[in-house]
Amino acid sequence: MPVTYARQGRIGLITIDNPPVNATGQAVRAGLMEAAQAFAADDRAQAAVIFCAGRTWVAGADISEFGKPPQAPFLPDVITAIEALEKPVVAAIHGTALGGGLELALGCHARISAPSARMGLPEVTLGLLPGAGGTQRLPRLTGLAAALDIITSARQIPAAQALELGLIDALATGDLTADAIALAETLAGQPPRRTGDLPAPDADPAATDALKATLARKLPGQIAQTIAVDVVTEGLALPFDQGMAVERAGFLALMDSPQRAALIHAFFSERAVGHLPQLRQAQAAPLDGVGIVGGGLMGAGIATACLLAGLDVTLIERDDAAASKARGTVAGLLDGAVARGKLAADRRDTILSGAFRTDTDYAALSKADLLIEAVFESMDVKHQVFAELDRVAKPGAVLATNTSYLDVNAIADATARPGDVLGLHFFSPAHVMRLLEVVVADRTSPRAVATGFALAKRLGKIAVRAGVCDGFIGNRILSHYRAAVDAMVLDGADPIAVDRALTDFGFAMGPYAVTDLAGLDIGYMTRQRKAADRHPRDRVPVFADRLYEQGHLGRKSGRGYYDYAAKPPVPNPDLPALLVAVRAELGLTPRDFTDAEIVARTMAALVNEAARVVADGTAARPLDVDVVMLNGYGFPRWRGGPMHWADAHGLDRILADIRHFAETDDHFWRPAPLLVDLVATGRRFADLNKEPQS
Ligand code: T1G
Repeated sequence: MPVTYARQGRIGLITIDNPPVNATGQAVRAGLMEAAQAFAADDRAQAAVIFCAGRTWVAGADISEFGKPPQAPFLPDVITAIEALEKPVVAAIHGTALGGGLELALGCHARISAPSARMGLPEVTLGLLPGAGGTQRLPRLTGLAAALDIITSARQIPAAQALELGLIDALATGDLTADAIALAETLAGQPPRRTGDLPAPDADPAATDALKATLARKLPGQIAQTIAVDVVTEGLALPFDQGMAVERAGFLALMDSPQRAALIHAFFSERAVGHLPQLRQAQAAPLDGVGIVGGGLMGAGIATACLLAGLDVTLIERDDAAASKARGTVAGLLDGAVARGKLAADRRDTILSGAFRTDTDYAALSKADLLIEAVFESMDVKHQVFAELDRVAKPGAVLATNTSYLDVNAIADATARPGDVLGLHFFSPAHVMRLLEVVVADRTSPRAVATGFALAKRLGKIAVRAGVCDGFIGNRILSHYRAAVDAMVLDGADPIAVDRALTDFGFAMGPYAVTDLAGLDIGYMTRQRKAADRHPRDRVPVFADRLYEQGHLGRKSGRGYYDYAAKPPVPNPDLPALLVAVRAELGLTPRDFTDAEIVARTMAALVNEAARVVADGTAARPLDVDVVMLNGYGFPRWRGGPMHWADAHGLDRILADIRHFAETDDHFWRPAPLLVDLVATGRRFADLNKEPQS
């Protein structure tokens, strides 16, 4: 029974117990209805408290029910029934009161919270809006501006701020249960204070229009946030019951939207990536101490990510000067975290004087549980480092390389403990980016893999298992669709127009703006590295080499595809002439590309290579590719990831595009066998998202 009713003296006790997060699935909703009726019928109960067992108050409606036929009783009706009771009901909040969970609390007549609790209405992150009274009750408690901020930002607010806003009535000073019952005692016998009966706050058309304009600018293409603003404001102008009807209509409309399906696919995929058979029995190594070799941009970023998560870090560099420089870099990154409100200033000082140590001797790493190499991308250098790590690391320590493309099997060969060796591919900036590719080599043990996933969880990152290949999952797919994009520029497309078409599609940044950010030297070096293996029919973006050779490295030199002397940056004025010259040199007659063709070619190349990445096992499932592209490559979250998008767009349409493009270049455009097979058998990538075999 996920909901029980009992009585203590004159106080009814309603307990929800539905692990793992007390989501309000159908059984909970039905149980709450029955418990409310039992409380109403219990003449000896003069007030009641709703508690949640386990680690948190209700964290929302049961997302796994979405998209399925709705089952009564519906949450808004359950909450309205509780609010309508003739005797007061207190919500005792702990953990994270989110979405329908917070809405349940708003329907109670008073709310008391553990000081550590956090609360919010994150529905817009799922392509929805609060659909159980939140749009109409929250503003009645906090005022319009605060309510709109909470609903459209989806952020979690701490209990103390909730108290200031009037969202809750009290903070527990001792035991939450006792304090909640004490609060109920003070309300017993009094008429309940119904949130829905409170006066609606005054409208503020100017502010709401300004908010909608900001949302449209900051979240292009996303619909839930602006619709939520309209539902709040239109509903509040009506009597409460009619306002609830406006909310219901808006909620149901969004429930049917492709964006809701995409965002919920993203939510569950980011949890499913950790559901791997090889992790089931594996026990991760402890993470008390982390050792890092190399204090450059990545090493310092990784150290900062670990320090912010409360881990002890020892970082070694080749000499004192480099070690001191690395310490300065980490201190600067911690200062940034303080400035962003992610770290208390006094914690920064404690970290730098205690948890973070630098050294120049490998022996300093002898006690570390996990050692992460972040040195120059050279196999010789990696071999030297791993031979040293093998010599000094304690038995059972896990040895990780941060390489972004080198063969982790070959790196493991430098040790006598290949089972402890894996890749941990962080994305720059390592203390900010959520994605971590856990690269599993042939001999990597399940324990080492579990340690990679445990580190990600501890750092607040999302780990995705990747097989060993050049570029693993993300960079391998990126290099393929970059080739398609570069080929369009060779054939006449304007790089700036390409960027615009792809940002209009929803990418956080266009590929050429990304190149300017990373540095044109990175791409140049990669092309040089791969030149020996280049196929005669591979098309080389000569214009990119030309820009680099002219000293244009992008942001770090002030000019690349864009000129950063201007604010905001403007297209590099020398680019058109450079492109004309390169195309003439190559004997190419330029043609125009529509935005639609730019998107079609980019996405066809991306999905085609992603199909190969899934087929050869580099990615365990299509959803793993979605999670990588959403969290490391700026793919629009409200499209669910490239594989979810491809299913919705139509795999047959993508295959037809590839076959059409192959008419002019059948070397680059070769349909992936998996894509051909799925189309032939009428299946989708989603059909492959069951539990992975490996
Ligand atoms: N429904 C179903 N399952 C859920 C769930 C939910 N709301 N929240 C979490 N889970 C599962 C999750 O899939 C995972 O399962 C396990 O619980 C632990 O989650 C009407 C319409 C609460 C902050 O958006 O933000 O209410 O992988 O790994 O890191 O207006 O879960 O173990 O099988 O994330 O400690 C609004 C979503 C819903 C909150 C805990 N609520 N959840 O984080 O654990 S819509 C949300 C979270 C709604 C109303 C609307 C987090 C968490 P498994 P976890 P965590």
